[in-house]
Amino acid sequence: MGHSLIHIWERSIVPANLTPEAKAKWNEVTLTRNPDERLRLMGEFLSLVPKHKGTERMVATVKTQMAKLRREIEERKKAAKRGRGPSYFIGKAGAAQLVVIGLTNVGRSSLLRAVTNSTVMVGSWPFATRVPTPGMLPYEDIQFQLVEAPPLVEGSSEGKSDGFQVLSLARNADGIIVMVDLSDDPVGNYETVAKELENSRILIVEPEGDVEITKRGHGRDIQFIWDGALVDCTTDDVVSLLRDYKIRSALLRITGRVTLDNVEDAIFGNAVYRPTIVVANKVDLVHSQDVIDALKRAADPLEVIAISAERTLDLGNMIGAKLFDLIGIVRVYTKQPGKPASPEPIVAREGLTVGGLAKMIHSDFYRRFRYARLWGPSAKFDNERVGLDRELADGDIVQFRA
Ligand SMILES: Nc1nc2c(ncn2[C@@H]2O[C@H](COP(=O)(O)OP(=O)(O)O)[C@@H](O)[C@H]2O)c(=O)[nH]1
Ligand SMILES: [Mg+2]
Repeated sequence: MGHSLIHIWERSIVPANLTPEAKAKWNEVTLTRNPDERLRLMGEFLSLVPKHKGTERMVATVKTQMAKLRREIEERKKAAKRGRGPSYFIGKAGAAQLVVIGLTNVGRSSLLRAVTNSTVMVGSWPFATRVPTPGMLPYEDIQFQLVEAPPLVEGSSEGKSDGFQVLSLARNADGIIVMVDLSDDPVGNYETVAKELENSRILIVEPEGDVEITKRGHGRDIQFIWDGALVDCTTDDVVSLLRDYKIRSALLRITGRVTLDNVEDAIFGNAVYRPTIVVANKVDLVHSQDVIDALKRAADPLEVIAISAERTLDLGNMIGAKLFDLIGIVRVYTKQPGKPASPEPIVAREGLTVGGLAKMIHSDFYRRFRYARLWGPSAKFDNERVGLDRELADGDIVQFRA
């Protein structure tokens, strides 16, 4: 189950033939998170766009976005009047959204302060951060969005201490940073967080198998299609589990190595896998490698990185590089004939093809596609002629020919 979803950067809706002023304005739009400010900048951007056939669709897209934004602003105002307090939902920005979760005082705010533009308060008191707080981490020519989640506690998965909202942040994110305090029972820290995630069916280790259940209205039997095997149960166990859920007639496709938990997840359809890394903080307070090794064993197969949010030098680049690999980011640069490649990448996930890229840019690009020219890591030679199916790699340069 690779990372098949392509994350579209908002930049990609803007065609290349705009004036530098218009492009600069759009850049301002993409960098602004404040909805009111964003709306104003979008209006200014539209006034800089020449009105003709080639810009029609983009103008319509921007207008739709503006209408959505107005609605959002209205709704937020209404919600504030009703006194419902701030929303837990954080809109996505940048190449990927990563939620930073952990028990209180592990150093989530300190991490955001160290590596993002966020100025969130570092509190030496418990439960300092009550609402999720986002910040952008710049890395090379992209940005990651980190969201500090309010503290997790034992029982969050049962709703304790706003637990449902906290865990839904992790469910909605593209990836998870589990943060633990190396100076305060890191293995216990980790296990508490891992258990709350597991109870919420947020999987932090990629499942080795897949189960597909097709229920049938008639018949009285469970049939299997085998493309793999059950690893911790028998077919009888599966049949009786299904019966517990009143499923008497169904077709099950078993792919890869499948556990009884996987079958139950398939019945409910609510389990999600989120790529996860463990950040072990306050290494400056720890003087024994054994502590780190014990954590690595507990968190295996997840990667554990030991840092000090307050002391580690060049922390942003270190974390950025790890997140880049964790999420499987691919940056592709487009190029028009006779011109240098665009300095701004289109950001996607591993598995992106030339066809996928064309669709991200514009449905017209895809429909009128004849072939593309390719430079970079995945080109067999410079200026290689390629079709829609060619898989792209980070750093590739693509020129479309319609
Ligand atoms: N020694 C040390 N203390 C840290 C480090 N990072 C955070 N702290 C301290 O840990 C406490 C909690 O930090 P904070 O970032 O507010 O944790 P949060 O509750 O997870 O957001 C504060 O007193 C910080 O100064 C670190 O790398 N080393
Ligand atoms: Mg905090």
